[in-house]
Amino acid sequence: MFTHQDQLFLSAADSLLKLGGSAVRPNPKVGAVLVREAEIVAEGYHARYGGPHAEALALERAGELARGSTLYCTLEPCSFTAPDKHNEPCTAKIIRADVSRVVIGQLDPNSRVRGRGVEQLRRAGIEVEIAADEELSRSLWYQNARFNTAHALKRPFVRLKLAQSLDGKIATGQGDSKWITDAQARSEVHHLRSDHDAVLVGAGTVHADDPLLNVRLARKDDAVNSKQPKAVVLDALARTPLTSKLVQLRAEDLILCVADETALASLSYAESAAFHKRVDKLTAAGVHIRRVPAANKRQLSLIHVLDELYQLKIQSVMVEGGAQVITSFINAGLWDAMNLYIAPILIGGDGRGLGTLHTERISEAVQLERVETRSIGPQAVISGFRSGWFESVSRSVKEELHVYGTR
Ligand code: AOF
Ligand code: ZN
Repeated sequence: MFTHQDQLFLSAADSLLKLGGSAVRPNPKVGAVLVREAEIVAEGYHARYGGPHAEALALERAGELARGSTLYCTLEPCSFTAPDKHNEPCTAKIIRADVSRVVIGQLDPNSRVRGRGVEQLRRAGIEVEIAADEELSRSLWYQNARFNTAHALKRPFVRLKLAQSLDGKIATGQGDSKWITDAQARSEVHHLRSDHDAVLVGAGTVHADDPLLNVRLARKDDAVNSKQPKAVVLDALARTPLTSKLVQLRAEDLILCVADETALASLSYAESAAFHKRVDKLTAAGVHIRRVPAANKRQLSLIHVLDELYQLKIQSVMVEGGAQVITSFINAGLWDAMNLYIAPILIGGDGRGLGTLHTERISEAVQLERVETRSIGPQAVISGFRSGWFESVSRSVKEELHVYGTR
């Protein structure tokens, strides 16, 4: 049974989880406490990628006190060994330490764990409780949204970022968008970039803005992962200019998604030859080209784009525009969170906003949940998750799990 006391100690583990920062990427933030006779005897949290796991640290610190204790762990303990794994499975350590009971906040969607941690512990005679229905468990899924999305859905976590006017426009009728938000808000966007593995835009944005998509206005602590996010451009016809800043200055970090052969069937011989010539030149410039299925010569299949990025071990993507690209991600249901920067300006009716979202009734409108509202100077910042995100991510894990039946 999951008791009130369990709730309190799991919350303590959750507070420890919060001490882990971006440095754990692509691994999860995890917190753990060991409890004996209603008192915490040791704590641990995961601080950096590849470092010791939260529960392993707590066990090590507890020493002999671990025997007969209860371990509260925000994430199901890991249960596997692999060539790319850094630590001995925590299940082995827990069993060796003779812990009596383990309370888990969230099951691990990593397909190499997914309930095996629970099974191994139970087989060793340890009582295991999963806080499956609790609000706390739900909040744990959100706190490791990138890790959970990528492992559960086998595609990168997608955050949409929009900078808009009070009346919802992201550019003037002439296509000008520099700058809707002020320097302070843009510096926060760079900070947000530093927290994702890739920044994605459409070819139109490259033509209009010639962006670098890197982290330049960073804060000091952004250097933790010091790697710049990859730049991804959706460019079905490979029209990104060789003279663009992305090709000139960031070719190594640039992933250009272009249409595959089937989508180009409608091109004339000359158009097709010109396409291949552009691809060859971009490749020679050091750009990584990915051929992706497309509905037509304009629209790449976004699920295939995300699949390519997933294969490249990109766990999180920030989609920065333009409006068409963001609209396509929303219409495909392929997004997880959104950050909206709203500037105190009006652009008016001929300005550009999102495209059609097929919303006939307000009740059908795309909705955010877990909404946070802040301000940066004169701007409002609204962020939230896609309504139903938790259900879609946790469902895919539960479906594979037998452990739920035997709580
Ligand atoms: C972590 N920290 O506190 C826990 C993790 O390569 P390794 O040995 O660090 O293992 C990474 C996997 O272990 C990770 O994908 C997740 O499934 C599991 N649990 N990972 O980095 C932790 N408890
Ligand atoms: Zn572990």
